[in-house]
Amino acid sequence: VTSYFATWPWQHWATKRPSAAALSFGEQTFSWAEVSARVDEYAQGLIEQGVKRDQLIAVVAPNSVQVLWLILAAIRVGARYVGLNPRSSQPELDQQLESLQCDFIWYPAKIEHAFEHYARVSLLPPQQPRLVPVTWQPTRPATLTLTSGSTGQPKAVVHSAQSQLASAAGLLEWMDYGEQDSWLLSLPLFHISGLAIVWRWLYRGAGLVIAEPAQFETALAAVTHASLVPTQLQRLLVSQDRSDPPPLALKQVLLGGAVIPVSLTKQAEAVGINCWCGYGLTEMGSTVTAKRADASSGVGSVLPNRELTLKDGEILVRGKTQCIGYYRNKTIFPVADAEWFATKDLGRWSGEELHILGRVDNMFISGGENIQPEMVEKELLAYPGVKQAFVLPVDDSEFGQRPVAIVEVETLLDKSLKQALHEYMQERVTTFRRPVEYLEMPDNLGAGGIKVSRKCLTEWLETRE
Ligand code: 4YB
Repeated sequence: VTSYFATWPWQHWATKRPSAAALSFGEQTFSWAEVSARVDEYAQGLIEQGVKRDQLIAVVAPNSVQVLWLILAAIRVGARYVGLNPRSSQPELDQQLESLQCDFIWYPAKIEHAFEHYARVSLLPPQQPRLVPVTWQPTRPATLTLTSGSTGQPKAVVHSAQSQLASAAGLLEWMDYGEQDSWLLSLPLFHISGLAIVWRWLYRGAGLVIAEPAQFETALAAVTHASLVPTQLQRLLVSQDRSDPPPLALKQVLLGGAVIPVSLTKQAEAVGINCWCGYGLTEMGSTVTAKRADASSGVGSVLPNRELTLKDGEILVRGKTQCIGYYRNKTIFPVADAEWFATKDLGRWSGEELHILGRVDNMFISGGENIQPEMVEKELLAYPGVKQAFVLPVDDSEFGQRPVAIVEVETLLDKSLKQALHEYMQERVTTFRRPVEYLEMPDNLGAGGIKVSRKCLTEWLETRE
């Protein structure tokens, strides 16, 4: 096993390039020497509060520099970090915390939730300055990331520093991220896409930028790199259309998490943003395949340190970026008995390039015919002005289930647009696959999170009737 660093990555950079800018937020900038010193201080602070090796610290918070310090300090003392989405409901959070059986919790003062059962930790400078007696062991469990899949309880995916550095190393063989560049922490640290930004930063020893939510747009224009879900890029392009948009320093954007429309990357490339299209998943420490955006809707080819194969149309993956396992009852279980991890995503090769066809469990049956909703959504997304499209089954006495479309459009989904969509689809998809109804995406379900939840959309459809 190649080890990427002989010591803690921040210590490595603190020795190699102590005064280089490493981290900035607002007006403040930290050099690598300062980052390394801070991490050691907060780590000693955690030890004084009773945090021990292999213990779990849950963090319920939006991105902030404090969350970054906690992650690095937790790893520094040999403990583990798990991030929870602060926008989850109290019952959801209670259930997640209960099943994680975490040892400590951290949340910002302004958070509305109550967590009385857990010992709170703080970011405190040490009372006795001492060197934390834990050495760099890159293969030990470091982070847990909750991933919801399509049904049931979220799973807690355990990664080591090693697996996430392998992910960073492979991606950065293809994508430039130089020492002078800065990557915006543009996705949440409770999701693999946000954590992956931190590991690329540590791997490269480049710049990381953390922005207050209110400063997000300004920060996005000022950095060189960002990871975005397609809807975030869409919003950025809309803001660039205004009369006096902030000048863009942004040169590279890594996209992923959901279908990436070619029309979107084309628009972004036209304003000078180099787009990278990726396909990835939590269990593989984010990106698995990638490419520079082009005229095809594929997700590129397999990155170094990952392997991918198709079996009966399903995408199977493995490699150095794979997680250690799932965390349950204070134990780490392997993700699968098999040699490969089955993603439940359907794929197709077109030469060297992978195309994602949809998820196995989204498929439904209408009048005895299989409908893969993503196939229908792809056609809808190609219609001018359609920004998001989801096709879901609704119960039907005659057909069992029938497809209904939920769309977000640039204008208004009025009667004439519905008719136009219907006629457009008539020319492109066979009868049984054609949506029997077009509905406007409800405001609260379309934006905000990383991805639109089909489960929430289905529940919304059911309560509507
Ligand atoms: C896709 C998909 C695609 C995932 N087309 N379905 O650093 C990155 O790689 C990154 C950059 C920007 C935005 C997101 C990322 C990610 O990490 C995404 C990883 C992710 O979404 N993980 S997940 O566990 O939450 O979901 C995985 C599932 O998402 C996959 O199994 C697919 O179903 C779907 N997905 N990329 C279509 N390009």
